[in-house]
Amino acid sequence: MSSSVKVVVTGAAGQIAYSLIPRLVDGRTFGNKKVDLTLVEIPQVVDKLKGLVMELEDSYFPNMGEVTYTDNFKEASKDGDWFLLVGSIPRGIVYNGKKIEERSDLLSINGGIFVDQGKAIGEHGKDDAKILVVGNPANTNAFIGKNAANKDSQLWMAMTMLDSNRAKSVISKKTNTNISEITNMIIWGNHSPTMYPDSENVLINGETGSSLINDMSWIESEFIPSVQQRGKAVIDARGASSATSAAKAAIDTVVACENPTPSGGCFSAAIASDGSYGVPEGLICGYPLITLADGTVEIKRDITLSDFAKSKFQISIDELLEEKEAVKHLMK
Ligand code: NAX
Repeated sequence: MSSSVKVVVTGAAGQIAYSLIPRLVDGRTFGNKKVDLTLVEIPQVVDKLKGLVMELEDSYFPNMGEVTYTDNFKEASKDGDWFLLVGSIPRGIVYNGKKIEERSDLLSINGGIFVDQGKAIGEHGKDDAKILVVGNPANTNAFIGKNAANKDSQLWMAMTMLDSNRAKSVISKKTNTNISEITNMIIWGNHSPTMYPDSENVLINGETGSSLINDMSWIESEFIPSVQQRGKAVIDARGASSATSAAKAAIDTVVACENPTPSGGCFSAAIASDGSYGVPEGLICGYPLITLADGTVEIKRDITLSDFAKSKFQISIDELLEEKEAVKHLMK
């Protein structure tokens, strides 16, 4: 085995984590590396992780290294290479006697969690740690975490890969093309119903969506809303939010960061803006990304946005600015 990687997963007793964790040690996500896992939960739930660890042991994963579980995030974060921050308080539950329904309440409660986790990652995680926030509101949680970590050598991301995969599926059906031929599906902006899935720059068998899909009415009234609302549609159909597809998307993001992006390609995740595409600096915004040969992840900067795309993207940027305002009390 060539080397090892330490992966810390929060929300480890939740439904996404149940699909996600086995895939981290199955020998595909991190190739030949030994994978040490640290699973984190809140104190009320942490003991359940004993059962998950038993199942992992019973699964015979040759690449699995040491597996531990804890409710102490600070300890867990020591020397972490990857942090998959899945844990968060969902909308609809009663928290401190109040039913959490407003996005602003959700922002505030989860924001508080991400201050502590960010600080611990900045102090105890590896200098080149990569952090993928899945727990919602993912972009703003990552914004808060990155600010608290205060270490620019670490890469903070929020997950938009699930939105990208959903959009690929819709384009594949529309164009009657195998899903494997749909690439460069960019999600611009926030992981929320304001996101802008880019049907113009997506590649279908190497040709751009703008050259192959000449159906503006379908793009506006079907494609964009169906991707934006897909999470809700899954909840309505299944009675629970997306789990296996979310886990697959987290794995896809890790794999995309661990391997150089093929020439001309890109993948979707939200990272801190450096001002690219006119986004205010620092916002954690959905972008097209590339991984370089040395493992650096950066924004792909040569995408052309039409006026239509820019107007849709701006709606999501405005929402990110509003969320930033709502959590400003959590910033240093
Ligand atoms: P679950 O409610 O099944 O699991 C969440 C787990 O997180 C619970 O076991 C809870 O005890 C734990 N948790 C809460 N606070 C924690 C903390 N401070 N430290 C460690 N663990 C903590 O939710 P699940 O379906 O797994 O979804 C998890 C999160 O993913 C939710 O916020 C959800 O909204 C978000 N999603 C994000 C997606 C994305 O594309 N970015 C898509 C799927 C999903 O909706």
